[in-house]
Amino acid sequence: MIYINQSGYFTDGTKRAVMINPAEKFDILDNSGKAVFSGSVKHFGFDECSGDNVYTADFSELTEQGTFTIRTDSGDVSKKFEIGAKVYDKLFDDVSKAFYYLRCGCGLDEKHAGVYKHGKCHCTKAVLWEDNSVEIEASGGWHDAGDYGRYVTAGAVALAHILYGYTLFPNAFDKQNLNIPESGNGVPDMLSECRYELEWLLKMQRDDGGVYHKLTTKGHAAFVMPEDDKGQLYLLPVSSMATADFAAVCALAYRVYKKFDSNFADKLLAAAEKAEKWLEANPDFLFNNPKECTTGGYGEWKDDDNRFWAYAELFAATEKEVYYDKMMLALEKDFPITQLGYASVGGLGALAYMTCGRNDELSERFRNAYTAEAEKLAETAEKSGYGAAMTDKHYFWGSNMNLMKHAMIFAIATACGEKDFTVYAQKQLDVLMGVNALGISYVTGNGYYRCNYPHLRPSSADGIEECIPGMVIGGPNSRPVEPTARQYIPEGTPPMKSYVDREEFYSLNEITIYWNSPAVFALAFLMK
Ligand code: 9MR
Ligand code: ZN
Repeated sequence: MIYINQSGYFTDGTKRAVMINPAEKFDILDNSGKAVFSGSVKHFGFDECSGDNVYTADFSELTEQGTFTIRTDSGDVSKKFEIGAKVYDKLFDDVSKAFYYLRCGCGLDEKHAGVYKHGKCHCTKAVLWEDNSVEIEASGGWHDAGDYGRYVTAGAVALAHILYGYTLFPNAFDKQNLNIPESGNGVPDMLSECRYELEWLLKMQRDDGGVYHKLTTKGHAAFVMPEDDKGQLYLLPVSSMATADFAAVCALAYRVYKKFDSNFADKLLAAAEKAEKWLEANPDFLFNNPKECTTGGYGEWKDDDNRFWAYAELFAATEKEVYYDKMMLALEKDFPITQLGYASVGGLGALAYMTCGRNDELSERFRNAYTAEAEKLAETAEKSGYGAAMTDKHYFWGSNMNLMKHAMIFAIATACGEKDFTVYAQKQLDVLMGVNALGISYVTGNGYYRCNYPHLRPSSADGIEECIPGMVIGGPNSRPVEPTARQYIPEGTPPMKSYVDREEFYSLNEITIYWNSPAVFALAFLMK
């Protein structure tokens, strides 16, 4: 087996393949079978996370465009792959358009969704969990994941990844055509897509500024199309994390949208400041997820990092000293400052400050923290035969989120600091797209050997064999929560191989908006 990036390699980029059969030499053959490049196979040795004895082929020096295969002197031949400047265009557009396919409340038409069209869903009013007589219209937004819930902290973090991605690498988004209803309106499509989520988010705010934690049915729906999920919708109690994340992402969105639509931007900022008022009046951590409501909890134990992110963004948006002071106060608490969510969001607060235009001691502190984190991760990647900046502890529920967040850290350190970690960001993408111990592409609809049976209700119920494209799969998990997963992944299976493409296993094979969003960010960086 020869594991390659199934989406291909950039002409000028780093290019690596991994194999598990011993070999000494390799050739790269063009479409006519002619060898255009030859190199030595390197014996990496034992790779801990996969349990494989790994060999690698580096052909970064080959800068010819076209379609190629790799052949080793032991007779292995890879599948075809591309080298070119546009190899990730489809992948980038697909992982971006995934959000459109998750839209709730509007129905997807044939023009934009093709065979994946479906009717309007979840349009009835929601009632307050604590007082069912209060009805509230809060339709819209993105379905969170394989389930139809809509959760504020998850949504805020997914938006943040994309909006910070846009802030740092606007060029990658400016030319995108995602074929969504808003395409051609003069606003980058990805921002129109994010606006769909933001409009919903605004509906989740209570009059006193507090923000409901989530909007879901009492339990998860059966595997039916979204329009057939008719369960009563509930707004679950306000939480301090939801309110803080809401304040942060609305302030960030204000910064992003003000040049496109100042009315919308002002509305976002007003909502952010209103949320801040609530935070001020409610200094204690607040979270109450009634156990009778069995949809996702997204519980946390502390909100210091969330509050820090809120103040950092409010300062970035308004330059009001009062927010600076509150941010500094929040920063005195103990939490990591390079974590990118969904729960731990200190790194998003750091990003807020790093992108606000100030160049001072504080921005340097944040930059240095990202550089240090990137250096640590690069070391880990060097110890992996597959080039993954992952240790066994990263292979839990949603491991591909860790993989892509590590790509984000390489991207942030490169874009904001002095050292170039692009090679490592590329390697994380390679791992996602097939340079891994199962040789599988973890993005639906992309790659010759790809996941196709995710835990995703519409894809199960629609009767269409090919899954909706562009969905980043949760991926290998050495501690799957479903006991029956052990039939496919025996105890003791190496972490990188602890995966099976079967719909019933949500702890291995689900999708969510905040697993897609770091991939959008990482690709935007690589494509900029
Ligand atoms: O992504 C979440 C993962 O980190 C947690 O371990 C898991 C259990 O709490 O929940 C995951 O989030 C799920 C959420 O609760 C509901 N929607 C689907 C999410 C992805 O599986
Ligand atoms: Zn819906």
